[in-house]
Amino acid sequence: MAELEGLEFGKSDFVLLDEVTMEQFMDNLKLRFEKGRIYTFIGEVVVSVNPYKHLDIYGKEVIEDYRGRELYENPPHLFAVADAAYKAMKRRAKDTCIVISGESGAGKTEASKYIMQYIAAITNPNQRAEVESVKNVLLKSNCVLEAFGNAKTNRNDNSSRFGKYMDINFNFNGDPTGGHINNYLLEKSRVVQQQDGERNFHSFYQVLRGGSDELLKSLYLQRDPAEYAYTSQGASVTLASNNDSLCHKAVMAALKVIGFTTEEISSIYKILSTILHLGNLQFTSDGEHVVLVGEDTVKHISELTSTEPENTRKALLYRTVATGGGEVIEKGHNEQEASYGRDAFAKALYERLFAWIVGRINSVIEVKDYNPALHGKNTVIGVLDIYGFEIFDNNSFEQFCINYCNEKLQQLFIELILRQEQDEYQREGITWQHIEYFNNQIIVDLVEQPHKGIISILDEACLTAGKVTDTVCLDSMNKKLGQHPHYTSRKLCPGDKTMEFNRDFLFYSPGFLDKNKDPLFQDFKRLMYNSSDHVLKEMWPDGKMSITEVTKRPLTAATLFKNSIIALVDKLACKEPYYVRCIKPNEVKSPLLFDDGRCQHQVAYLGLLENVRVRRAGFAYRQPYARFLQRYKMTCEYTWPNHLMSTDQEAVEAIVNQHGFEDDVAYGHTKLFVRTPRTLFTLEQERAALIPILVLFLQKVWRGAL
Ligand code: AOV
Ligand code: MG
Repeated sequence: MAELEGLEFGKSDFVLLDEVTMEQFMDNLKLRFEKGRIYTFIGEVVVSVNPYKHLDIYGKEVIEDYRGRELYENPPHLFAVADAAYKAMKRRAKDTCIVISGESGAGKTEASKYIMQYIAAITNPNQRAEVESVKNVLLKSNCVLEAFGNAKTNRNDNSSRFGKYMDINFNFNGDPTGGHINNYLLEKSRVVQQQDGERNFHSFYQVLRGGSDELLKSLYLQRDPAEYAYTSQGASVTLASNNDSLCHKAVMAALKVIGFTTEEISSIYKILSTILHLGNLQFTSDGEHVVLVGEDTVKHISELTSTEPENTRKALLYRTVATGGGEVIEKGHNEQEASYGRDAFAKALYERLFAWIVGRINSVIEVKDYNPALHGKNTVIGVLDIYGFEIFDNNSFEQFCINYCNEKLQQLFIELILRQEQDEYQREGITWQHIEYFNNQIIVDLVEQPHKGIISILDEACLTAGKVTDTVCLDSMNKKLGQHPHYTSRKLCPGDKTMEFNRDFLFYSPGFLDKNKDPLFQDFKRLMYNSSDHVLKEMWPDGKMSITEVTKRPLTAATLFKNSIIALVDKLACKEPYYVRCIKPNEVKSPLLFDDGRCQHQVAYLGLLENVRVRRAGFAYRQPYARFLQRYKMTCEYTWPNHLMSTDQEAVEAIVNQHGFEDDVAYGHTKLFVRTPRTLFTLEQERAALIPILVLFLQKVWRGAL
């Protein structure tokens, strides 16, 4: 077992603070960060500070230290939480979930990977081939999803631009039998547009830099990302911390391990190449009509998408519309419409490719033929790694959605942490005192309330016939929500740098409405549906409809996102939750700098102090009687080496009474509840002092001296 930490590393659990003040909290967090102790508990919650350097704390021996142990037996670690979730799942047949939150760059994705590695390492001791294969696919899926769903932003070189929730299924032995990945709103606008200093999704740079000469030739691609409009807008094509070429090889290998066929892999790269070529397509006018510049590019696109060049050209230049009388006509685009259509097409191609990849992985890992009568209850551990709160110089629809989603998760955190406490006290027959906390439901309502909320107002503007501009929509929102305490309207002013995250919505910028409406001409859908590339065709089932059938307005992007997040929250709420709360120590990715202001800000909005208070207001610690006894029996003459009482509870009472802690504890049905951490601390100290004496004693016994 790993040694518990000494006091020089600060308090390993924030509930042990002498007083719950921001000052003490921050002092402890900083001290631990500076001493390389990046994890600290708040009860069962792990607070993690991104170390921005490699730490040797995730190896095999460390995994062994945590396997099957109780939380308080080891220093705080992600593995402790992973093990707690696993134990609850295995011993009590509970569905559990691990929710990882924190702002962009705080370390959520890294944490989720360590958690998955831990679960993979502690399961399947008998090395059964089918279980190993499931584990392999689960682990390899990370590599593929990161390549296609992550990108360099100004906050994080490897920022997740999609939300990911992965369920891992277990059989009654506690071995993984499969899983399912849900993905949430991929930031597809990045495909065609990147801010200064940012990149497109990694996948593009990886194929350009790492693809063989032969592959690139077959895709008509040049090696240099600067050649392509879609990969060079951020003027930052290279990543210091990442080797695109090596990653390409890893992704190829992962795709094969997962089970993608050669044909499928080929289609994936053809789609990536199509997107790059689309980005370089230009439109001009011959005075009368809009024409394409670069017929060769159109030919390449047709070949890569297995479509007729004439049809491709037409889809880029015209759209089919149904007139009021039911007549179908072709209407030529102007230059602006043509560029708009091209970009919308490129975004949709990538979004559908990503969704298809996720679906394909799911088809491999999905649990098949599971018979509960035969195999016992199928339990689940869910791992949530979603994009964190973010504010950029230019904030748009994506930041609105991402931050709304984080508010929803914060709301769930508040509810579950309190509910969990209450449930436990009730179960154990202990009286509980209510504690006040800030409930961010008011912010969630501001966004999602029917008829009154921001999303409703946006949708209304999108559905109104005629031209509702961003300005008109913002005006209407200001009128309706201007009095709301958490609503701050921003003028339509790109580059507004004054915004600090303070729980206020909304980040409104030009293009907001369009992103919500998210239109794509039916002509592109039909073109893709008629492709003779089966994989590509499969991604466009809605291309089957003719223009006269396409009458129903699809749901807007914000509403789709809202529905998916509500479904996610419902899914999480019915599981036993475990939390990892990540903090980003500074803005410059430095392992040495602890920026007090930035960190305090995060501690505040994550509600960590409230978390400590809630935890302490009731009982800071609780332990099953048997466990408590095992750990502290040496501190009491009536229980060492064994007790003669009729129950473990009575033996625990003997320990408590001998130390005079009667007023500080409550006896539940199965657990002892300890109100102040100091009690436990005293016991721990006494135990620590006794251990060397006991070791000496035992050594003598072994040597036969006694
Ligand atoms: P995020 O997932 O929270 O941001 P990441 O997990 O991608 O953040 O972490 C950002 C970077 O910090 C990583 O690429 C690592 O370089 C470093 N890092 C994080 N955790 C650790 C760790 N435990 N040990 C060493 N380095 C670490 V976002 O996806 O942007 O919200 O959308
Ligand atoms: Mg991430």
